[in-house]
Amino acid sequence: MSEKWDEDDGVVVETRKEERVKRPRMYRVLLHNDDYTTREFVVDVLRTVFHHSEGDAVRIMLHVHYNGLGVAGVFTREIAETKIRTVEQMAREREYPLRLTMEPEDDDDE
Ligand code: TYC
Repeated sequence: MSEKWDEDDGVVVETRKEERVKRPRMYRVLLHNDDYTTREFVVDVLRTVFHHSEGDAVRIMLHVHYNGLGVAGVFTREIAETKIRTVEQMAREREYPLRLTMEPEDDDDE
């Protein structure tokens, strides 16, 4: 490596505060109720894919069962997408119509 290169490595340092402390946008993964997916399967998914305890998994499943919708977890976009795909695959294998969606946690202007 030449001396010239050592003196100026071409790296531009970003010093603006907003850039340095910026966190990734987080997304809620929403679980939707249906009449065919078993309660047991939903609890299993909440435990194995979303890493909830048995008690929390049962509470979330029942919340979705009675309210139609509930939050399975909050993740970065790619993790949320991967979890949804994993659960869709598990549900498809058992021919369950279980549906999951995701939505940004914060408004666009935050
Ligand atoms: N409603 C389903 C049943 O009674 C259970 C269920 C709960 C299904 C949550 C989907 O996201 C769901 N078997």
